[in-house]
Amino acid sequence: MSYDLVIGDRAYSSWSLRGWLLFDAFGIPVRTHSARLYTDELPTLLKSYPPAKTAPTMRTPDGVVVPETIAIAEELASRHPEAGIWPTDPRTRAVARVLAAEMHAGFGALRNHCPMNLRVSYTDCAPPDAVLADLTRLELIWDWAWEQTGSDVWLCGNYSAADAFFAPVAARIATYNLPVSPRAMDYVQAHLAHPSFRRWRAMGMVDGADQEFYRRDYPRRPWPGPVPLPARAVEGIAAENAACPYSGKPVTHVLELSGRRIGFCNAFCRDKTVADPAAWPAFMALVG
Ligand SMILES: N[C@@H](CCC(=O)N[C@@H](CS)C(=O)NCC(=O)O)C(=O)O
Repeated sequence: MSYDLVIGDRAYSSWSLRGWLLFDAFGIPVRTHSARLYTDELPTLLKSYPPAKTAPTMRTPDGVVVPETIAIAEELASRHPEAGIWPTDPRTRAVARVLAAEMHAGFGALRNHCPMNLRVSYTDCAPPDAVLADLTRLELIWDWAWEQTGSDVWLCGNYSAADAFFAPVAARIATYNLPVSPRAMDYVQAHLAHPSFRRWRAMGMVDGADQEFYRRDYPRRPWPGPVPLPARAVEGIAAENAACPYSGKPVTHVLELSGRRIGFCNAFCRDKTVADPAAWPAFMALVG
């Protein structure tokens, strides 16, 4: 028995990103079940997870349904104390809990004006005063955390649940080119370069069509995170490997990177690798 996690579209569902990071960034295995937002897929899937009504929803191996992200963090931290979801030092842990709780409850203007969209980046989004006030509050509580905990990059020592809660905020700052201090921008860049965040975004680039609800007509710029290696999907099944680096199953879909053809056992695993090859350790081990 393992954990199950219901998620929405990876490109757009900020709470799903938080929930999934609480597994992937802390080395806890999970089986994901994804449903498209703004369709009846999510309510239909959630009928098997009463009383949940939103993504992410976790089901524990012993069958408890946990639908609120803050509760997922607490429950995983209790069940996996070795994973480091919260800092071990009591003072640092208190700061981490304050930050995650404020994120869970607040920042409505930022969330409404700048919905998470990992597929694009804009030069400007004309942020209204309420969004600028949310950014000021963010900088204040991030600075407070760094000052209280003496941390360098992450808010409370090593990457913790507090950082997982702010990953979608970092993504919004990147997508909408929101004005923040140099220190806050370093923190944003650390998120964009985090291996789990990169994997989630790579999957988000390829799982499903663009959602019209998130479309904005602002001028665009390149994504400000790490630039992916230049891979592309190619036709045929000829590849230097016979078995998929992720599943070990026979190759059915192939990409090309630096003149080398590497195969996978399905289109999604090939395409998520094309989106950001360096995010996938098993692939990188294969190409050396
Ligand atoms: N308070 C919830 C918020 C979850 C949430 O609003 N999820 C959105 C996706 S990002 C959702 O499921 N929306 C579908 C709906 O509300 O019907 C949590 O912490 O998990």
